[in-house]
Amino acid sequence: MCGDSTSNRTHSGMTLASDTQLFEAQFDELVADLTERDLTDPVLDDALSRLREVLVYNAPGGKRNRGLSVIGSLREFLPPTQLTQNTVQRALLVGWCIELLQAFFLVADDIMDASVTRRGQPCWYKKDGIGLDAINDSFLLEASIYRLLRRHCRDQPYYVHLLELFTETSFQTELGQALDLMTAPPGQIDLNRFTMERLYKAIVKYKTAFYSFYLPVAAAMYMAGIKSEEEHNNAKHILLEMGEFFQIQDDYLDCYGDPAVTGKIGTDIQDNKCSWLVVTALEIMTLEQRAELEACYGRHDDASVEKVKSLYNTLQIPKLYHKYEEESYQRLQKLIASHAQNLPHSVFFNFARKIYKRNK
Ligand code: GPP
Ligand code: MG
Ligand code: MG
Ligand code: MG
Repeated sequence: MCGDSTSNRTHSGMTLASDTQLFEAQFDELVADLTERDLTDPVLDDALSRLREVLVYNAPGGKRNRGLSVIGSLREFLPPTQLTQNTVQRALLVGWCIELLQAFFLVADDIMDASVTRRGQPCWYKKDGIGLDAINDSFLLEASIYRLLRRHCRDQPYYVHLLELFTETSFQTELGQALDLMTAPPGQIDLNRFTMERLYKAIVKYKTAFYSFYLPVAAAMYMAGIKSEEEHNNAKHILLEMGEFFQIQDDYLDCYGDPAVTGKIGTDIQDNKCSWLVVTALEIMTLEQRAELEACYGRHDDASVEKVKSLYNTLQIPKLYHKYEEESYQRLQKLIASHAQNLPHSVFFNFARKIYKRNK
């Protein structure tokens, strides 16, 4: 991820826009593509202005790590001479497609998790007059991905690879979301279900790691003409490990993050989620503490939620988390050394740098 936030100065003193600036600048273009230049039948005017509203509210405003890492990785895979302006623009566009996939997931996930805020504003379904119509809006966000890819990448040799990558990744994420939801039935607390190796790791690999980590780098690999299964498997091995840790951080921040920084208010305790915090707590708690947890996990009243949080504190979960973060980073460095092989290590380190020690 070379996408720094400042502009770059050339030897002659000219200022070049950074990838972040180019990425930002492309958004209005993409909205216009989808809502003005695509379908022009006047009977669709209202629907297309709804799409515009949905895009503007839900696509920007995130950390954009996923989107920016397509161009960031491509810059590591290709020599500068091969990075024509068109290639850069297409990589930014594919980056936006990943942000749209993320927006599609988040709009739907917030309904399923009964969340209240996202990126510092009300969740889309919480807005006046939106409600469950947000389900269709999430479909529109997803469909937008394929219209953009078709419009901008159809003639490229990697087009089919990208299509398969996006559909396969969506399926994996939806399977992960199914596991996440099925292990958290409202009102049915069964702590025996929550296991680290068998369940937790499967949930996070599928619901988060594929789309957040493998997808952007794999997209850049296909764009750079890297198609070999072996190289993709090597990259996947490293990136899924990073993705697992990323979701562990997300679980930690759900309880210990500052909503003013994360932009979202945690719901995992109330939602009976198989979170890293509860799974870790279960591994070390006494039978008495377990009975207490059983009585207050998955409940919506503030007193129960506070009791769970105070149990976590008694068990020193934050300390365990920070230890885990340190160990995870060490493991990742070894994995990069052993599995990156021909792939530039910087692709993985750039990503790792953005996520370790994050607070949002
Ligand atoms: C993160 O879970 C996973 C997703 C956002 C994928 C959702 C997938 C769908 C198919 C809808 P989370 O609920 O912990 O995320 P957050 O904390 O951001 O709500
Ligand atoms: Mg969720
Ligand atoms: Mg959620
Ligand atoms: Mg979460």
